[in-house]
Amino acid sequence: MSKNKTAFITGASAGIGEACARVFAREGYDLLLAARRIDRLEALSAELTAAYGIQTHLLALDVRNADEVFDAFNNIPEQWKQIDVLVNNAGLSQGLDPIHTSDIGDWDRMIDTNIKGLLYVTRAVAPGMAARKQGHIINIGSIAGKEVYPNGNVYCATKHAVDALTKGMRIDLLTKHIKVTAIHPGMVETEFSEVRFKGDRERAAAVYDRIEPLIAEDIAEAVWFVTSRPGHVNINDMVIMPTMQASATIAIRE
Ligand code: NDP
Ligand code: 8X3
Repeated sequence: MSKNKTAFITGASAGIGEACARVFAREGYDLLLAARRIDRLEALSAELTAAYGIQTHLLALDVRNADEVFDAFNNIPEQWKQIDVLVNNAGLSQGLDPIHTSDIGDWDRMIDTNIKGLLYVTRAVAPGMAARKQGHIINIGSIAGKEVYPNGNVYCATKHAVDALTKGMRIDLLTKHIKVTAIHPGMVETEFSEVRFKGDRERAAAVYDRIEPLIAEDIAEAVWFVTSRPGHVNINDMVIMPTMQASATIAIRE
């Protein structure tokens, strides 16, 4: 049953965002879900509204497009603008190449999605939270925002930016009683590597060969953990790794 609380999850059509939608639905949150692949959101919505009696509102949205983000958010019914939890999850990596041979289009897609997209969505949602002096923004960073690894260059830079922006948001929104958290996963088996390697499934599968990676649900449960702390508790930062991975570059495969 609905708790009359609303979570806005970007990138809910796959992976970690989809898993977050399932967990928040289980916990009785109404869901504002955004992604470019609206057909996937529709299927997820049908499943979750039937299973948990919650409501959903879907946004077919490319977070890279500022006009699209602000138009979509400004035009939703008023009740959907009262966001309790924003999960800034939409993101991607493109390519894994040295800085001197990388594709500039890949750089633009990562910077525009992981940094600018996160900023646009936050800029649309945060004023309502500030006016109500209530809300929680959870940014999905990465171990790539804590370390830099070979050929990770621009992806790592975008996730370092997410780390810095999380700290900045927390300071700026302090007087508005808005909690701000970053969750930084290591290796999670989702569509992430297939997107990074542009559909090369063999290369993507090799990333998870002979290692037990995290699954999207592991991160979604962590997102729920930070959300469900008492009002006076904010988890600033959480780094979550597979047991078989010690750092961005050190893992065991058996
Ligand atoms: P997936 O590829 O499985 O999912 C990515 C989601 O982001 C999709 O729902 C996709 O939706 C959405 N998305 C991508 N670009 C855009 C865009 N321009 N506009 C709107 N939505 C977009 O990957 P993950 O679930 O693994 O990734 C989620 C987040 O977790 C990302 O920020 C990623 O960097 C981060 N992360 C992932 C790790 C991993 O190992 N998997 C580890 C650490 C962090 P659609 O294509 O329908 O628009
Ligand atoms: C995804 C994790 O290590 O592939 O953010 O960059 S990593």
